[in-house]
Amino acid sequence: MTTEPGGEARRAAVLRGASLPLLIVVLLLSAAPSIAVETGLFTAPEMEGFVKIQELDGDGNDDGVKETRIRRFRNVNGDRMFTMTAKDQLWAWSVDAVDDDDSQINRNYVLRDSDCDGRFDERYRLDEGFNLPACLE
Ligand SMILES: [Ca+2]
Ligand SMILES: [Ca+2]
Ligand SMILES: [Ca+2]
Repeated sequence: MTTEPGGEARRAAVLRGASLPLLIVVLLLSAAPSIAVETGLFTAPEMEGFVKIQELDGDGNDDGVKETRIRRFRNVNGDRMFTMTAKDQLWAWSVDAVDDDDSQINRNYVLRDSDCDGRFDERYRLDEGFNLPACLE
């Protein structure tokens, strides 16, 4: 009997390789339009040098009620930030670096605390939609 050494591992690797495109297809089919969101733990941006330029109320869940206080900030370079707060809970924090095409996710993003535990667990590109978390409905 000639069992190829490592054959099992290679087969497993092939199977893993095959499952990735399938996963992508499943993800594409399951969400239309798909929302590109990274999950993890993200720290709030450094606010040094930013000053508040505007406060307004916004509708974070499209129900016609402006439950969210939006605070906009800017620094001398023109970089922008905003925070979103509802029921005294800061649930979104965004940074938008000036003079770029927003493709650099580390400089242009929205962080969201999806479960109201005080830690940002999602990061969106600036052109992605995001909503008031269910825990603040
Ligand atoms: Ca609302
Ligand atoms: Ca930008
Ligand atoms: Ca969280």
